[in-house]
Amino acid sequence: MFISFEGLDGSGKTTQAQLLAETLRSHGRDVLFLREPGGTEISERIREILLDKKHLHMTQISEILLFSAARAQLISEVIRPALEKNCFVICDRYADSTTAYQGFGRGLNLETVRAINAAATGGLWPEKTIFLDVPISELISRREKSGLPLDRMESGGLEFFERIRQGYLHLCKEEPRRIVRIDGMRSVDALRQEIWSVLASTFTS
Ligand code: Z5A
Repeated sequence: MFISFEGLDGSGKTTQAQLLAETLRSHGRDVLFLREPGGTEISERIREILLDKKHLHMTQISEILLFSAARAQLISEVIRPALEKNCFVICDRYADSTTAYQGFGRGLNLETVRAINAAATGGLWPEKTIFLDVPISELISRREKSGLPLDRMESGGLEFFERIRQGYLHLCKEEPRRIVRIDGMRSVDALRQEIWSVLASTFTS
């Protein structure tokens, strides 16, 4: 089973993806937890290039091709082999991030994005995707509390992030059976329980 988590930076998706992995392991399941971009030697090196603030001049087409190259490598080396062994694969971001960030955020042609996603994924999509929806104002306040510096992608500005959020909401409407929007403005534990109950029917079907 393949499950992905999506949302804006700081929405709490990594926290929830890790909690789901722990819960599944406590139920005796084999679970592989991955984050994108990354997860293979090549994909991790691409990640460094993508997030490096020295690369502010990176073109939009280079950006989407690099995210997609990292994903293609991860699918071939890690995701497909794990799914063939009946392992649960939980991915912190997948190709919906490309549609939301490079398509809606950067403004790349959505048909081009769709074609690149199709080539990179080879048609492999998660059975369920959890989109954690948090208002931008809350994300800013979480970021300020963390005190961490911004990377290249995080330096995009408020309008960039609002377009990305609208992109995710558009995807939820386009694929309501796969993508589930969860209101992320609740406690970590309340969200963990809601996500478990949303996914429970998928696990038993
Ligand atoms: N990107 C792209 O453009 N195109 C693509 O195709 C792909 C990615 C795959 C990767 O960044 C960047 O690449 C990302 C999108 C882009 N850029 N941006 N901007 P990353 O891997 O470094 O990070 P991230 O995935 O964006 O986010 P993250 O740092 O992993 O954060 P998160 O997963 O969204 O949230 P978190 O780590 O679980 O929590 C963030 C903080 O909030 C933390 O202090 C928590 O303690 C706190 N938190 C968590 N849950 C809650 C609740 N419920 N209430 C209050 N506070 C909470």
